[in-house]
Amino acid sequence: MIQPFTQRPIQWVSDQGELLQDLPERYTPEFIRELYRHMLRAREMDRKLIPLLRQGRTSFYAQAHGMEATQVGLALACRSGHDWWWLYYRDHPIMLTLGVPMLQIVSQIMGTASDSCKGRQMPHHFCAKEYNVASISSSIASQIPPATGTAMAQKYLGTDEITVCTFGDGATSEGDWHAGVNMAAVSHAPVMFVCENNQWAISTGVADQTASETIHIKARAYGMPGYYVDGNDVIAVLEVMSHVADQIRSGEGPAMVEALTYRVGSHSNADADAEKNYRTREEVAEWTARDPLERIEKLLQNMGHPISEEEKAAMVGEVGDEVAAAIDEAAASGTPDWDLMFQDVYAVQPPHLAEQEAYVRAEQEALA
Ligand SMILES: Cc1ncc(C[n+]2csc(CCOP(=O)(O)OP(=O)(O)O)c2C)c(N)n1
Repeated sequence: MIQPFTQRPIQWVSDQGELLQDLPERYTPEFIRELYRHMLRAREMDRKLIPLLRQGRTSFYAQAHGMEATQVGLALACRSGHDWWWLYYRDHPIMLTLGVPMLQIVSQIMGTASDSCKGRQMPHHFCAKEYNVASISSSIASQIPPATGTAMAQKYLGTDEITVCTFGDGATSEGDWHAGVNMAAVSHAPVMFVCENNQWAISTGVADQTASETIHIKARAYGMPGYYVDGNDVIAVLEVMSHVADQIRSGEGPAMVEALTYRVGSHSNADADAEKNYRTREEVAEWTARDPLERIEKLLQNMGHPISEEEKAAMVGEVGDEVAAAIDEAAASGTPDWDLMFQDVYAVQPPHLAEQEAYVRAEQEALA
């Protein structure tokens, strides 16, 4: 039985790949491999896309290395294309696992004509209309109040959808976080708040972020259950998130989950060099040793179904090809037309913008 407010994060598999609880029936060796493949796809996507920064083909990237179990487990616990998502910028593995095409994600990162946002959003700030993923905002915790609003609408309309709202540990110190979580509890809205506690908010460690012992215990004061899960244990994450999603869907009101994980890489390219100045190499090594993918490799080994080196190399190769093809296809679509910046804002263009558009048009035509 999965309980809220545990002292320690709920685990299913130890760091050494040993089972700590009985595996529910769905965890056949094939299904566990599938979980592994999702995580590997996310890991390799990061590895292949970060070099685009140095090539000048994008200008912002926030890698998820180390956090894949939290994101894959969460995505698979919900109904893709049915539930609604208010994510934050580090959640591209959630989108990938929901089934958002790699081309769509890569196009957004590169800001090409194939991008559904037409290159007008900051790179790495995704959305996916077909998957009910709202556009990501850089402004930390600004997604919490609208997530509550979405869930209030779901309740009002009597749907069986739920809303999932993710954020980092740093977001929990913001006023918007309080306003959104409080309103969700008061209105009994079907929203799952998920804190991806990767223990750092750029250079601010979690102990400098909050004097609270954990994040999930804050849920008690708001009047909702708070769950604590090992965010590097994909099976524990999938089990806990599935349980919480079911509870919310059945009308129990909102809930919070804290997934304890770690940001192994830099925060973004902004601190790629500075990252070594604010945390010790020992700490990074300690968490690298708790890698979510390696844990599943060890589990499958212990179950007598190991992933061979050849099988792993084939998976890495497949993802590499998939990312390379998406980059090529996005690049081939070209850059968005300049006049897009004047579109989709006003139904009737105000005179000052019409004047500016005419000015830029004349300039562009002169340059052509
Ligand atoms: C309102 C606001 N304040 C500050 C920032 C600058 N900023 C960008 S990311 C970030 C850290 C966020 O940390 P956390 O919520 O823990 O997520 P993580 O990046 O660690 O996954 C900060 C302070 C911002 N984008 N918005």
